[in-house]
Amino acid sequence: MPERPPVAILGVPMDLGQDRRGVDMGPSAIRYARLQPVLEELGYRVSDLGNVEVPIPEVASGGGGKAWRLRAVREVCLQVARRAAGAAREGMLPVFLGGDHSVSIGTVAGVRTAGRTGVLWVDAHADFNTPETSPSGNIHGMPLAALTGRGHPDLVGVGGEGASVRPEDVVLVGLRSVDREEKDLLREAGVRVYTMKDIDAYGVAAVVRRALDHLSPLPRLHLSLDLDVVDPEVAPGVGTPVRGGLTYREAHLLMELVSEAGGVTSLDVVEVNPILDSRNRTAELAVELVASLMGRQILELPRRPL
Ligand code: B3U
Ligand code: MN
Ligand code: MN
Repeated sequence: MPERPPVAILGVPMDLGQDRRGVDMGPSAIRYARLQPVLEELGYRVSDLGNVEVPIPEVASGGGGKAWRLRAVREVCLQVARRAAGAAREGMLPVFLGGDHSVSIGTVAGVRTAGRTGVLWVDAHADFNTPETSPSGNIHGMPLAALTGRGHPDLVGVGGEGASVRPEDVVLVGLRSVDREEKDLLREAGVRVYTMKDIDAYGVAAVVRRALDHLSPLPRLHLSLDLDVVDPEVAPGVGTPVRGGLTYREAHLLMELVSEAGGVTSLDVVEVNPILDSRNRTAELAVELVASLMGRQILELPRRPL
């Protein structure tokens, strides 16, 4: 097995990208579910870098109906990008704990400064709205569009000049809720999309294999895990639950296959909402999934390929 890179945990307790309270507690809930010791048991050296400072919605500034709290989200994402860039350039494997999914505007903008980055976006939603197409004005529905250069210049500009990632370096997996005009944007952009229908028809294994065949030639792989990709019966503690998601085993298999194919160079774990959860189940699932991604196996024995 190749040497395991040191892991850096960074919390981003931001709930400004949507209207429901609670995702700001995501980093605490995931830490409470033993993320650091679990990674250490797998043989990683882990440093917890603490949290980025985030204003609460009551005092957060900026933005009208088309992109709520725009100025504050941008400020936080700039901080996150700076910390992410530092960790990636030092050769660490950063694990970012959200917060709502708008945090990824910063995480991806930062890590990609260390090299061209493929993005595997695992989510019930496409997060490909712009302020013009968004039905809600919630920035957590916009990060992937912003990262590929679409939408409000203050969000696109978090990564500096130009887009942070090329649309052809993006694969979405698990979609089942996409807004009308968002669909047009997705199509025009030319990103790869595997919906729940593809997973039903071909299976998680085939879908992940396709996605990774496409992304693994790139020097870096960022996995952005929105816990709402998992079925709400299994992961109830998320801000925007949508029925018909991944089963418990499908979610693990996805992670195990990414791990087997060489793993990731950075990771987001977002949208865990402890207020809506039952006894921290969703945060515990998040930690289990990270463990599967980072090399935990059911049997630690050499296996013959099927
Ligand atoms: N597409 C909708 C809903 C949504 C997006 N991301 C989440 N929910 N988590 C929107 O508001 O943009
Ligand atoms: Mn999302
Ligand atoms: Mn989502």
